[in-house]
Amino acid sequence: MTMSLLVVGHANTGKTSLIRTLLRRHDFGEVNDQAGTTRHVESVDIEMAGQNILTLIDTPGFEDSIGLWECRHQPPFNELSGRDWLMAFCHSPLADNEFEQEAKILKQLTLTDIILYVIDLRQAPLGKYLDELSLLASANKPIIPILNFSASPSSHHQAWRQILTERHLHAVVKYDSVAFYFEDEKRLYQSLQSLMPDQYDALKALILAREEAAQLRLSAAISLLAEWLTNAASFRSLCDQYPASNEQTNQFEEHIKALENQYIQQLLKLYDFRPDDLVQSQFHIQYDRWQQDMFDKEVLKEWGIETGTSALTGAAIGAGIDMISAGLTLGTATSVGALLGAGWQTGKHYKDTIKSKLTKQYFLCLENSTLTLLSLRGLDAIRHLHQRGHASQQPFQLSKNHASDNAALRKLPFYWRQAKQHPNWYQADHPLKTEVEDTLTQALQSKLNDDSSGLS
Ligand SMILES: Nc1nc2c(ncn2[C@@H]2O[C@H](COP(=O)(O)OP(=O)(O)OP(=O)(O)O)[C@@H](O)[C@H]2O)c(=O)[nH]1
Ligand SMILES: [Mg+2]
Repeated sequence: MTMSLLVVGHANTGKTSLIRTLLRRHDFGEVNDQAGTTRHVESVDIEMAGQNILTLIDTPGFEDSIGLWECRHQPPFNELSGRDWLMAFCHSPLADNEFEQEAKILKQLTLTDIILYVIDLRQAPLGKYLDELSLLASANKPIIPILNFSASPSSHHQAWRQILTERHLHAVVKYDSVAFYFEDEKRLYQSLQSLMPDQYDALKALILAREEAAQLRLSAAISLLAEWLTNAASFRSLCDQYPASNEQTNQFEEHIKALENQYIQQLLKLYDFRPDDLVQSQFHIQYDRWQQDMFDKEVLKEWGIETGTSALTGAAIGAGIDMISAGLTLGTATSVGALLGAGWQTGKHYKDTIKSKLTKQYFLCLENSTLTLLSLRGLDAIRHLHQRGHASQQPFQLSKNHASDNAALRKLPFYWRQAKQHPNWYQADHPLKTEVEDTLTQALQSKLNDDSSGLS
């Protein structure tokens, strides 16, 4: 058995938006800032494991509730009570003419289990809204008021609470279809559980499934961020002078921006939003001249050298390379590897270092502060999408500037240094890269947790 929820309210209070957010879908119905957008009743199911749990019914908004309330108190309706009035009115000519929109709502009342009355908290509890509540009460069905727009600055929260309490409507749910908090939605499901105890388990399973899905999406999002940042840090672009020419730096920047955009699009897909819901603002990319750090612990390890003796052996490798530069023409990676007693693969890996020494070519790479800025932009995007309701109409623009300094951020250059030493990680699978990505994922996760806003 399923539960049907009739979503009603004054025009433009966010009824269709509420359904979109509950569905996690941006393509249900039409959402618009003008009253009278929804003109017909439309229903949609929330399913879990192929089973229908809830049916949500969208309706047009009340437009003339004051007129309808007056009509209700005039003959022939004034003698009728509750459901009799509803039946008589819905079969009268008024239902096809001046109160056509209202009749579409009232005709659904007898067919539904629970009424969700959507309130725009930016509006004071005026008489027309109270008339709507009285008209709806005729059906003798449970009503849950939804205090929508709860994140908006001008809110009549207290006034509404008082009015609703006076009408014995205590199970009120606060919501915002744009700035979405799962805890609010959970309270709605809990109210439904108390009104329909036979649906308790199905709703409990739905709450759990939603919580799990949110956690999985968040973890997947942070992994995507760690992957894009590792790719960005390991990306190098060849240039023949330093500082690089405008053309070469432009190409480099365009490439980094395209990579960031790729990440944003993956994220939007993961959260099921539209491609233009998140906008990539312009920002300043600082680049650096890539230089092989021969004394880096990880680099030395790859040459088969353990760190105890690092300074001396590192110097020996440096001297080896200088010797090759002086004594040979362009040495192959194989001979370099052989000369230093390392494997061919390792030699091949460092051939760029040797080659750039011999040919006076340079590599551009991203500067550490830019990589950290990209991390903050990436986290911003996740934080926003995690709490973006599927009814949001405004695109979100990634911020250009971030003044943030905390322990989690200070750890990041450690990852940049490792990735920069490995151009072969760029958009490729590599066991060491996976290791770095995993620990970077943890650092990003702890940065997200450190931020006071938190995610729910
Ligand atoms: N900030 C904010 N905006 C919201 C919220 N709910 C809806 N909106 C916006 O309000 C406008 C109206 O939303 P709709 O969902 O079309 O409202 P409706 O009640 O279905 O409107 P009708 O079908 O015309 O009766 C849209 O621009 C939504 O983006 C909310 O909780 N917060
Ligand atoms: Mg609508």
